[in-house]
This record gives sequence, C-alpha cells and structure tokens, in this order.
Amino acid sequence: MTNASQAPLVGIVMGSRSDWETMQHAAARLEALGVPHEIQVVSAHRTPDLLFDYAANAKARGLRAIIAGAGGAAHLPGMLAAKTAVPVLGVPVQSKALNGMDSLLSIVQMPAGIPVATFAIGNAGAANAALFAAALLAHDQPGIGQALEDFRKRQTDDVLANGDPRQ
Ligand code: RP5
Repeated sequence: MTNASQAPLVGIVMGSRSDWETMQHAAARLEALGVPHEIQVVSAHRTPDLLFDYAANAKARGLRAIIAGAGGAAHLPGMLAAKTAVPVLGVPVQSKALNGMDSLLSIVQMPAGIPVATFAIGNAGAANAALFAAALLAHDQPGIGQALEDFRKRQTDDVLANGDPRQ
C-alpha cells in the first residue's frame, strides 16, 4: 500500500476528469506496488499555466516520473516533457471519435530531442506505464523492486497454473 506520509515519487496527470476511467489503472498498479504517487487533472488546453507550473516544479518536488494520459489532440505528455527532464510516460486515452488513434499518434510522434515514452492505447497502456515507472524506481527503491518481482512471479504462476483454456 502507498505510504501516505511519503512524498510522491510518481505523478499521474490527465487532461480531463473523463480520463480517470483509464488512468485509474495506473493508480491501482502504483498502489499495489507501494509506489508513493499523486493524481491530478492538468489540461494542456484548458489549464496551460498549471501544466507549465507542474512541469517546472516536478523535479524539485521529488517526482521521478510523470505518467500523463490524454485523449484526442493529446498535447499534455509532450508539453510536460518539453518543460521538465523528469521522464514522461504517455498514455493515449481511447477517444470516442477516433478510438484513440488520434491520441496515440499525437503522443508518440515527438520530434527528436524531447522524448515521451509512449504506451498502448487505453487501460493496458495506463497499467503498463505504472509498471514501467516502478521498474525505473526499482534500482534505488528495493521495496518497490521486490514488489514488482513478486507481482511478475504471481502473474507467471497464474498463467502456468491455468494453462488449459477449457477449464
Ligand atoms: C483531452 O480531451 C482529455 O485528455 C480528454 O481525453 C479529452 C476529452 O476531454 P473532456 O471533453 O471529456 O473533458 O484534453
């Protein structure tokens, strides 16, 4: 479980409250692995000044990774990455109009020089971004590293124990 008294190491941000349905999967994974994190709506289009402040202060506040989810013309991950050297993990939210292809392409196609690590569209991407953030932290946070290893072992054991799809 997350130790609430610990300063957040990972920031989960999203462009709209409507992205929470997707981004809750990132939060759940971080929670399960005991990664201290914070959650906030930060919109590239509706609250650009907040976006700049968030990115500008991220490193000094101790954030080691930012998981940014957005849909449609998804500028949030790229603009955060433009304003901070803290690694940004982008999650394309599945949009209604174009099924998330718009989100994916807007996040993944960064010009050389400002990287955003881009994950799959939707829930899987949100979950994997959290697992990736935990992996980034594992080296100097042994408790997180152990939790990640334990999770992966349970996952493997579960598949091996249920190999016959008819049962
Ligand atoms: C983006 O626009 C958000 O990330 C969201 O995925 C999308 C739609 O936002 P709402 O109109 O639901 O607030 O900025």
